[in-house]
Amino acid sequence: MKTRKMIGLVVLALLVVPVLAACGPAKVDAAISTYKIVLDKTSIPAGEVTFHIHNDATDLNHEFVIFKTDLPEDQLPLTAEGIVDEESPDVTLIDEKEDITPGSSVDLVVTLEAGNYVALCNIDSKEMHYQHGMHQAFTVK
Ligand SMILES: [Cu+2]
Repeated sequence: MKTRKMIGLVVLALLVVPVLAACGPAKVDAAISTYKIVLDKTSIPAGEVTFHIHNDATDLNHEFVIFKTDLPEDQLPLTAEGIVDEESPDVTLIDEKEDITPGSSVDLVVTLEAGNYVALCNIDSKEMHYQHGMHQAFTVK
């Protein structure tokens, strides 16, 4: 009887644990450096998403800005200064973390609906980080 109960609990745990894990908020690792953004996944389930952002650069501050847009990641509208135009109707600013210093980490928690997105760095000091390749597209399904 005891053994059967134990087996029952083990079976229950095996069934319940994967379901709980699947329902938890999505986690995305975002490695940023000069001038690169690398996400560990580019297809993310809709809902709450935690971006664990770490600036692996040793030289420069960077930022992590999320836009919802259907444009190709390297063809976003620019301002006269050469950064991405956050006011453009072709992009929707979702959220951002600014001033991420070299070697530091920060989490950004957002709720995302299905669609196409671009994560980028929009810093404009001397070099335009976006134009130097600091962008990464991802899809939310
Ligand atoms: Cu940057």
